[in-house]
Amino acid sequence: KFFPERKVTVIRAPFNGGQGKLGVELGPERMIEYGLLDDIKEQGWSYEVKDPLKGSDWNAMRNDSSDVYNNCKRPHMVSECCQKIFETSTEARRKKTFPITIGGDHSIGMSTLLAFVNSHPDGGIIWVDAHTDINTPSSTESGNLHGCPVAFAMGLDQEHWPSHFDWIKQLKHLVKPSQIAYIGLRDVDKGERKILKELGIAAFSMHHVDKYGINEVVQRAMKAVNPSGEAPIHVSYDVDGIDPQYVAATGTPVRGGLTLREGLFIVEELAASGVLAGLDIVEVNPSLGATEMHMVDTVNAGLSISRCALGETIL
Ligand code: 4U7
Ligand code: MN
Ligand code: MN
Ligand code: MN
Repeated sequence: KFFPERKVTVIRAPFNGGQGKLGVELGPERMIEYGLLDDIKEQGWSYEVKDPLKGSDWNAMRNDSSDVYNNCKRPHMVSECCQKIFETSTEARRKKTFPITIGGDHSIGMSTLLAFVNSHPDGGIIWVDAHTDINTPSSTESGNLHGCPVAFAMGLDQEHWPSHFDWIKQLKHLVKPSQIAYIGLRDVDKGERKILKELGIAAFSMHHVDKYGINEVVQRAMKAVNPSGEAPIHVSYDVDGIDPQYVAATGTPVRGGLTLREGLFIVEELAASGVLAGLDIVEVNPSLGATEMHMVDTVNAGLSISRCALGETIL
């Protein structure tokens, strides 16, 4: 209902600086090669493709060994690339198109969330992931910033941020704890648990999915972030939320995840309720997985998420 003109902006985010493994930067081109754009067209949407990182020499940035801050890895690279994606995402919002941002690692979630709440200050966010990605620069043990985007989007622990992220402090709106709910959790760090508790963030783990079923969990998550039922909802979808038996080609797989159907149901239900207003598909790493089939399955799971978001799959 928010997109009567049925226009998508596909934002390519071939970014790998938020974590250690090469290959995740190939996610966008592989998803496009396997038909992401054709699918969009076939579902009756028009699209334009944006490439905010085009021309940046990520290899050089990645190999800049001076780009560290305490134990945070590559803050300069992450900040600079995320700011570019934020600007492109903001422009897509301004034009009232449906943004589909394809990663790339999940650091870029800070960009899409901040663009979303600065266009829709009362919007809701559903973060599908095995992880909560709410470590702060102080709490992160790995130093990988793809484990921190939610903390940046919320402005948590600002006093200890590397100065590269000052651009976030200038924004009018940051994500409020009441605006986000998680689905699919099963690998949450101690420091992250503390933050979730303190801020009272709605978090549905795999235990809750088992206990209540995926439909009930999705209804509760929607209710938590959008009590009126009227506000738009952005979904940031880390494919590792789905079980590695379906999605093996990803950097931090954790067993015991959502089935492929549960994973798709989340997006179908949001699309069907007419509130879905943006999507990130991240952490597809075509270089990982033990076999070619793992890669193909993972890329196809990403494409399915996109198709479900555009609302084709319910008869
Ligand atoms: B992803 C982790 F310690 N929490 O901070 C960390 F378990 O975008 C994992 O969800 C982060 O894939 C995973 O490094 C980031 C770890
Ligand atoms: Mn994850
Ligand atoms: Mn993630
Ligand atoms: Mn982990």
